[in-house]
Amino acid sequence: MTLSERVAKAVAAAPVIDLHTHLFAPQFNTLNLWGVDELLTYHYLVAETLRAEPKVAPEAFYARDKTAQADLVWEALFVRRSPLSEATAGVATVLDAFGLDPAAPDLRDARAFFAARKVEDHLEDVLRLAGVTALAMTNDPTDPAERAIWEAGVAPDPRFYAALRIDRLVTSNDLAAELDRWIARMRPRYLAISVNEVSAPPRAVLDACRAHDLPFAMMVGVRRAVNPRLGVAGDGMSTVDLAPLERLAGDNPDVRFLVTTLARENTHGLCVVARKFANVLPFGCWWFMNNPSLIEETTSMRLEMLGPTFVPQHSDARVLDQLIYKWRHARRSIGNALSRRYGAMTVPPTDAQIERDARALLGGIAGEWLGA
Ligand code: FIX
Ligand code: ZN
Repeated sequence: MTLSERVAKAVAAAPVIDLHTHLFAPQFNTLNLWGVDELLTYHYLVAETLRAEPKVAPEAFYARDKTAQADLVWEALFVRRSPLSEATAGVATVLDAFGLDPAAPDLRDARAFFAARKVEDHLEDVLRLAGVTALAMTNDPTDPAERAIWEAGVAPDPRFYAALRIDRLVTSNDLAAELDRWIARMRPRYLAISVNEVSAPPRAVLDACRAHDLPFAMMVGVRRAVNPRLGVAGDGMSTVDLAPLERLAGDNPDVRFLVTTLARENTHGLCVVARKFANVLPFGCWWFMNNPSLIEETTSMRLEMLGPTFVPQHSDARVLDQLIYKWRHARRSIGNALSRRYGAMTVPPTDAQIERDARALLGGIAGEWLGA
């Protein structure tokens, strides 16, 4: 076997712990999204459809029901054009994994396939096909539907870790009490926020992380609603100043920070911060960075600057089936970056070393930080 084949094999076999998704365990009922209509109405694809078909007004798109939206996306991005973008290629990978035709003229067969699936069987198949052993949800107690499920005493499938999302909770008048209450109820593996600029969170957040030994995840560089007409598909990004992150990490050496940035331009800066502060863990190629070329470039840079001490990718999946493509595609890019680095080593790596590194990068380090 060539070096790149040995690496691809080890990366394919390494179990993934997915550090950030928007998935819900089946116990959350209708919040658990899966199937072809959900796949096609993913907001990445909505943005691409409205770009490809500028005569369709966003308001008219959203006024359709989900099935009609999915039909329109299929027609615009798969029938009238080739699925070349990463988000469309992902749908093709998922359909193919289930033996469905990504070049079908309509969605009839795909809909029939998913309609015949049982939710429990489907979950097992997706996790197996994606090679994912555990994943973090995004749990927002200010969302009324989600909150009601927690308050009813849900016990999620143990492979679905809770992650307490505080974007909205953070404005609460009694934040410390709210955090304690939700940490007790959800037993989250970390607290998380997504923000435009890095700034120190309220003291109650850092106190809660210390008291419960939980990392604080910051997803940095999103600019919400740059085009509000696109709804959830309308967010943009900006580069940010990382000096406040250095201060935060330096002032709080006993708090662990999981950090991802949305701008390619911040990727290098984040590696430098992580070299200075061991309590900062760069993770993932988030959203607009989740493209094969950028994952390969970013993983190469992180390997060169940090060695195998970071988490190369998280899926950000919103629809269960997306785990299949997000991880199949990411494994390819991570494998390419890894074999290039091994190829540059003076002494070639053994199979055992390759396997150890692949396991650390795909799931081991995430598992350590999440107490898995
Ligand atoms: O803030 C986040 O967690 C983002 O990942 C989402 O808000 C975003 O809409 C998304 O799905 C990106 O992949
Ligand atoms: Zn997300």
